[in-house]
Formats: sequence, structure tokens, C-alpha cells
Amino acid sequence: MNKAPEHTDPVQREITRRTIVSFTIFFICIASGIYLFSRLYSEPQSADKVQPTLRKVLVANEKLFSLFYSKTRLAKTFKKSDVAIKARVNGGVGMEGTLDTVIWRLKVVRNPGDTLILTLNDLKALPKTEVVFDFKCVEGWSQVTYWGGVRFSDFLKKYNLVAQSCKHYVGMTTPDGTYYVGNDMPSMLQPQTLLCYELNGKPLPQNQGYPLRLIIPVKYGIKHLKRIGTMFFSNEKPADYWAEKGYDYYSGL
Ligand SMILES: Nc1nc2c(c(=O)[nH]1)N[C@H]1C(S)=C(S)[C@@H](COP(=O)(O)O)O[C@H]1N2
Ligand SMILES: [Mo]
Repeated sequence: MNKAPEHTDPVQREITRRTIVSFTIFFICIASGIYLFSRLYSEPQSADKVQPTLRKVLVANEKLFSLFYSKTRLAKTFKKSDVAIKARVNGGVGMEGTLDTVIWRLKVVRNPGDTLILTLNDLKALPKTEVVFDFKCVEGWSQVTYWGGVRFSDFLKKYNLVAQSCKHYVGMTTPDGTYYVGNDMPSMLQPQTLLCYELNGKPLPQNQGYPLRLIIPVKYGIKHLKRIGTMFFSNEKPADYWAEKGYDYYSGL
């Protein structure tokens, strides 16, 4: 009689064939996903606490993004009316106690054994630049904030730090040396990067880096070192607090 017409119906046969193919592909994808995931997570972590494969991806990203990086590309700026009423405070490493500008000095290591020593007034004597931008923390929050200080590139020019500006990196540490960051020179020379001494037109609060902090809008918050003590220049990547804990060294936006 009319038995099993689906075996001979070409449409039905095609549907069956496609269903089998789809499920096979589906299971292959799931299986390879599980395989790759377990391989990645069983990789021994290297000294920087990241699996070597993930580190390779971060390094590749960094190379790719630095190809497109331009010193003239600006971070998006905002109007002062967009500024958050209360600037959030985050991260207190190297911020113990209060700091007095009677004793504080900025130490600029021009070369090993040759350190320029500056007061806050020396920096305030330079032209002031302001920036209102969206400050982003890797923890997942962001806030429009308003900062003022000396453009890093103006500072280098004023103090004739020409040879230093040819180095690949700038390192900074808090006076007690417990928080430290390294930033690449192209990002430091970007015109919105400030040696910053003001928040909302007033001196920085102690917990936000008084008397001097870095503001570098092309980077995540981890790179904006608060309470600068010492600054130095080098062709090797300076030590970096969060990079040592596995975060991306570049941390660009
Ligand atoms: N000295 C010092 N600077 C620091 C940190 C820190 O712990 N110590 N934390 C960083 C992080 S993770 C962020 S998000 C910003 C926060 O700056 P804010 O307190 O002005 O919001 O400071 C950065 N600079
Ligand atoms: Mo952060």
C-alpha cells in the first residue's frame, strides 16, 4: 500500500539529510568548545598569572591597536554640565596618611643619578590645561569627570626633556613605591594627558591623588596613578602594579 513514502519523497529526504548535517556540526562545535576550554584552563599559568595562550592574544591585540594609535586622536570630551556631582574614589594603594606639599617634591629621574626635583608651584607655573572626559575603570564603572593640570608634553618641553621623550615608556611610582605604573610614550604625549593637580577646579582631594596625579584619558583608570612621587623614562616596560596581577599592560581605550 502507501507505505513509507518519506523514504522516497525527495523533499523529505533532503530535510532528513540537512537535519543530520546540522546536528553533526552542532555537536562538533560543542565538543571542540569544551576541548579548547579545558585545554586553555589546564595550561600552566606563567609568572604574570595569565595562561600563555591568553597572554598571546593580549599581546596581539596590543600590537594591532598600537598600529592604529595616533597621538592626535582625542578621547571624547564632555561639557562641564555633564560632570558627575560626586567624583567616585577608587583604589588606595600607596595613599596612606595625608601628604603635605611643604615636604612633597616631584622627582623626575632624567637619567640614573640625575634627578630633577620640583615643587607643586613649579608645575602650577606652567600653562594649565583642562579636560572633561569619561573616566573608565576596568571594574566596570565610568564617570564624566573634570580635571586640570599641566599637559605632560608641555612639561617635557619646558624642562628640556627631549632625549627622555624619545624613550618608549614613562614609569611612575607613589612616594612610598607601593603603586606603580608604566605608560607608553605615544599615549603620554597625547595632548589630553595631564600631570593633574585639580579636580572640579579645586586642588585634588587627598584620596584622589593630592598633590599630583596622572590623568591619561586614552587609558583605563588603573593607569591614572594617584600621588606621583617619582617619574622615570625607559625603553623597557616599567613595572606595573596591575599588569603584574594579570591585567593588560597596555590597558588602552
Ligand atoms: N596610588 C594609586 N593610584 C591609583 C590607584 C591606587 O590604588 N593607588 N587605583 C587606580 C584605579 S584602579 C582607578 S579606577 C583610579 C581611580 O581614581 P579616583 O579615585 O580619582 O576615582 O585610580 C587609579 N590610581
Ligand atoms: Mo580602576
